Amino acid sequence: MTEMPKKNLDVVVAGAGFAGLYLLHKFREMGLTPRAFEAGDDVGGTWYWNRYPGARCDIESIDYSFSFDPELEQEWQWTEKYATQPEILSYAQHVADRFDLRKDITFATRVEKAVWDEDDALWTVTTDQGETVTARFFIMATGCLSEPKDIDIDGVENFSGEIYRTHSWPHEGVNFTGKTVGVIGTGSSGIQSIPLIAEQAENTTVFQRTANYSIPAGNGPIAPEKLAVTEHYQDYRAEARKTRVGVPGKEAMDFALTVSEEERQERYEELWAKGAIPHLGSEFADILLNEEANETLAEFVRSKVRSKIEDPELAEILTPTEFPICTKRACLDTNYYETFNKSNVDLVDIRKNPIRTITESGIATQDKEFDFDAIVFATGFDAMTGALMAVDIRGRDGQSLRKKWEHGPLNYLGLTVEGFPNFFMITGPGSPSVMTNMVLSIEQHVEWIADCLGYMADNNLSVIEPTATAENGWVDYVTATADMTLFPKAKSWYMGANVPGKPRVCLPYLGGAAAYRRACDDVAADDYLGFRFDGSEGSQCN
Ligand code: NA7
Repeated sequence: MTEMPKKNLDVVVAGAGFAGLYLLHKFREMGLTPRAFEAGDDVGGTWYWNRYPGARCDIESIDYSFSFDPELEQEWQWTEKYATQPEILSYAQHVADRFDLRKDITFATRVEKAVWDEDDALWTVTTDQGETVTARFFIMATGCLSEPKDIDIDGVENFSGEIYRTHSWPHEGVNFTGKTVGVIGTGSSGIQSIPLIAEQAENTTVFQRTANYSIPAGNGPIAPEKLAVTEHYQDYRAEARKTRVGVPGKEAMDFALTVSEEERQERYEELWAKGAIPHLGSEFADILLNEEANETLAEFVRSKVRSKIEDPELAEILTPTEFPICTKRACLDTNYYETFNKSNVDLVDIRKNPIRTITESGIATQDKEFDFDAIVFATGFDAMTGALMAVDIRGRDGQSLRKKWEHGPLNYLGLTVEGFPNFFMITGPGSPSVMTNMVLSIEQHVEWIADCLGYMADNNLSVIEPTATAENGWVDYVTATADMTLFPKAKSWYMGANVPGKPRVCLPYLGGAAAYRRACDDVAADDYLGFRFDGSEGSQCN
């Protein structure tokens, strides 16, 4: 394809999910010229791609929405406690229409390469459609759970039946009626989709490697008291910003191990009935820090799981024991465990009986062969760094981000990288985003970056880059924070442990949304402490 003429933009944004949309809106308000490239045919990001049956958000819909425009906030009506994928996608489309954002988005186009040009202080960004543009700033808004994990099971190419992957489900949907279906993976995507697949299919066989902790969502119409918060939405949002998880609620000051057994059980029963995961790990201050404390909640959930499953042998396989509760993301379900009581649903414990290979007709484990019409892979993502490293990003002196991150994602504030001037990430590694209400974190990141660009304009500065000292300090702080918790004990995607060969480092910052916001605000208030600037006024290093 012939190269199109270069165009000068202020900002190139990769991705038009929630982050990309808000970036476009914000930059336009500032009088900048932004442009986004989006791989999908429409906006929505995660909610555009993940169309598997049962796909829902695990943050309540009242919380999972933008707060930046009070009119938008009031005009949009959510219908259920936990919104479905189609409803969230409609919301993203509504935001795009309302602010006329589509005109700055090129769809069905992936950013392939971005190269920093030192002499011109510009990024040159190339797409898979052969287009090249230049911009002062380059922002990756490609999401933290968007790059699928490669299928690491032999023989997939031999299967003659239908193959589906939860993260890129066919837009027209899939009808499993009369079919035998194998599902691999029991993370959130598996746990949400299995009950609905099993409702349709003639027979469903689930291949479980690690049993997960899941609590019932208790979904339905939004409770009146929750709906009432929209009457004082802005105060409610302000409250959310002060919390660890970005959702208003109690921040525990007492310890699971110091209250009475009776009180503990009562509080766990309330948590269970609430059907919400943001505060699961913070009901007591020691749940994520102390194994014995964690075990009290884990055992409570295990007893609930056992009570739902009729066959004691099945119950034992489905009962999670391998990692402290909440150190892998807990799941929310609707009839997940109950599904295994159906006579046409089977469970294979692949920890005991591992998958050998995918065959022409199905799946072969160590001691049995299964025939399927369809296999569903719900095997997860190369989380937090996968989408960033999928693009060939070259900073100062041609340095590649992939090379720089060979042993882990070095970054400052989860927003910037030393050696990569005028480059920002939204919800990148080193930020708390995946531990929080994602929309709240996205808003905070976008607003911080917009303020930073405003500061640069006000001070005639054209280039920003973090110092190596600041970067090392932040990475050490993120690691030290993780080491105080039980998270390193789980083979989770938080720890990079789900992808063979990926460096084992804690990817998110675990100190919470409020502490993170304070750190970012302090850096800005201190004239962007830890950053080096260049501009017409000369160089400055803070
Ligand atoms: P997850 O949570 O990473 O779950 C992936 C599941 O797939 C998990 O049960 C894995 O078992 C399983 N898996 C992965 N690879 C294999 C192989 N090779 N063989 C067998 N089983 C495998 O991804 P999800 O998409 O469900 O959810 C991601 C996030 O999206 C979720 O946390 C929410 O935040 C929303 P394992 O546990 O590794 O033994």
